[in-house]
Amino acid sequence: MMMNWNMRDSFIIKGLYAITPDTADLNTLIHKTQLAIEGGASMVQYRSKIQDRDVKMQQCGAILRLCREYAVPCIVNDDVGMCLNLEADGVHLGKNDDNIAEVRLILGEDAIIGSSCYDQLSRAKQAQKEGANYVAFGAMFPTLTKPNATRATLELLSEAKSEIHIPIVAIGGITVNNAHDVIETGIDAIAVITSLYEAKSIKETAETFLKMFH
Ligand code: TZP
Ligand code: MG
Repeated sequence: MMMNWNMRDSFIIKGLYAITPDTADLNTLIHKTQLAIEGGASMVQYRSKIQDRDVKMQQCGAILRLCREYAVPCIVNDDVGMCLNLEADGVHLGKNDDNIAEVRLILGEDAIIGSSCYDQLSRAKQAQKEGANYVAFGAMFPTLTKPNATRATLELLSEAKSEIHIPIVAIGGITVNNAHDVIETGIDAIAVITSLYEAKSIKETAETFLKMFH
């Protein structure tokens, strides 16, 4: 059953938002995600660009079960059908995905809907108007995960913070060495793939990120 996160005081997008890397190795993916959660990640996104839908469903279902054990919301990148099918907690939508208002009608009021806004404040304002639960800006730094990603600036984050009232997430190339300036802009959360999942100690890395929010 979809959890009622938006109605709960306990759901705040704050701190570290873990996004899964592409992998065929489900056991390792689950283990690493568990360490990220134990280190304090407060939300997980299942993101995979692999093509086999059955594999994706199986992986996402397993990540969702893990997240349920820890009472951490789990949302699906791009795929509204997969979210519905698995009863995940919501979706993250980009510019090539379905429209926020339509997805809200499909998933209901309790679903978490995130919107990629790249380097565009106007897109974030529109997403907020359409009922997104959070907006994401980036890439903040160069990243091999999405080599041609648009770049967003720290100034944009500061500006967004004063003009947008839903939570703001920064993404793209964020590491423990560069997160400080991003977090200082006052944004609510950082979304991280590589520097979290490839860390020598995932749990400690998550904890280090979180300390920077205090
Ligand atoms: N959107 C903008 S940058 C990015 C996405 C999905 C990749 C983030 O991954 P990493 O490995 O944390 O740079
Ligand atoms: Mg997308």
